[in-house]
Amino acid sequence: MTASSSLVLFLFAIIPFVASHGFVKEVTIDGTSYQGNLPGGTTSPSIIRQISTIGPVQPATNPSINCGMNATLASLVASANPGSQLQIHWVGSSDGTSNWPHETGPIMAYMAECVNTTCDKYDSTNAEWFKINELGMDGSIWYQTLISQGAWANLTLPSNIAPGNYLLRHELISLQNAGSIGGAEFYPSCTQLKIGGSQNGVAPSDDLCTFPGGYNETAPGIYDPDVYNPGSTYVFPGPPVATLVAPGTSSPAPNSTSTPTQAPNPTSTSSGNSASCQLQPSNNLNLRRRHLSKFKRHLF
Ligand SMILES: *[C@@H]1O[C@H](CO)[C@@H](O)[C@H](O)[C@H]1NC(C)=O
Ligand SMILES: *[C@@H]1O[C@H](CO)[C@@H](O)[C@H](O)[C@H]1NC(C)=O
Ligand SMILES: *[C@@H]1O[C@H](CO)[C@@H](O)[C@H](O)[C@H]1NC(C)=O
Ligand SMILES: *[C@@H]1O[C@H](CO)[C@@H](O)[C@H](O)[C@H]1NC(C)=O
Ligand SMILES: *[C@@H]1O[C@H](CO)[C@@H](O)[C@H](O)[C@H]1NC(C)=O
Ligand SMILES: [Cu+2]
Repeated sequence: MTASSSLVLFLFAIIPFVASHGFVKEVTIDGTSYQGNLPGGTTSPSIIRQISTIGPVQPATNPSINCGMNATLASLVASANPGSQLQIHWVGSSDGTSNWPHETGPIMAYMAECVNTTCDKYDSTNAEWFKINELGMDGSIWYQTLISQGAWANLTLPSNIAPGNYLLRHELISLQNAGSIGGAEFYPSCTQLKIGGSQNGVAPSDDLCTFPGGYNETAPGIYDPDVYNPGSTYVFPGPPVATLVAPGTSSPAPNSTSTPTQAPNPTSTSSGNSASCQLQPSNNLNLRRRHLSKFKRHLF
């Protein structure tokens, strides 16, 4: 083998590694497109908070797990409504020209109210997040694999969410190294919304988490020694998907009109397991349920 062909093979071997991260390049809301800024690049008006690098946020206690690496306020806010249909375009590489590189791990979405302000001015450090969607695998294929093939993530906002200012925290967690503690890669992204309508749904306080606080490095679904073990069960980290209810309602009525935000994973369900999230003050720990997805995992 010649030196130059060795070099080419060497570069093929390392480039996917150094380039294999990414970010949210674009969000559409009911068909209207909103562009994001390149990580660490110049800053144009956007609804998507800009991050400093395509690399993952690690560990789970990193303050940047809130809205992405060194995320800064974005200058615009997009209008949306209960039930709005969103598409989120995750891409790979610093210039955003490659597909998202990772195939293994969940896709989750959270929202938090921008308290007392519009979201372009809201410091989300103490934001109280509720989960609105989680996607694991469809059969033997992670939904994240579809993202790596160029598909956009789809999300329906809760149909009964109360009007107001909200951040959307969309997140991919990549688990290809999650067989070791500390190996999970977190990719959160925040989009600034103003939601209209006249609904009254709010998340039960037990379902709220701060970030950091919602995750830790040894939690199931983050440290996952069975990540490549066919037939194992994936446990989503963080709180369960919240069912939004009228303020003061302790639990959803049996005939509540609130619905899961999107045919989540048809084969996933919640379990009675407990998880803990951290709301400030930091000693306020709440017991929570956690979701299990029942489907079997397979190697592919
Ligand atoms: C995040 O910001 C801090 C403080 O400005 C800086 O030291 C650090 O290098 C930044 N991290 C990345 C990954 O850009
Ligand atoms: C929001 O405003 C209310 C009323 O002024 C105040 O009591 C509350 O502390 C404020 N919350 C935050 C997070 O600023
Ligand atoms: C989003 O919806 C489109 C259109 O139905 C579909 O092709 C795509 O696979 C979906 N994305 C994911 C991640 O499921
Ligand atoms: C919900 O159930 C209650 C009692 O179970 C009933 O009175 C009410 O009419 C129901 N509401 C709807 C919208 O079905
Ligand atoms: C990590 O999270 C899991 C799941 O929420 C919880 O059971 C465990 O107690 C947490 N560990 C630490 C050290 O906080
Ligand atoms: Cu990566």
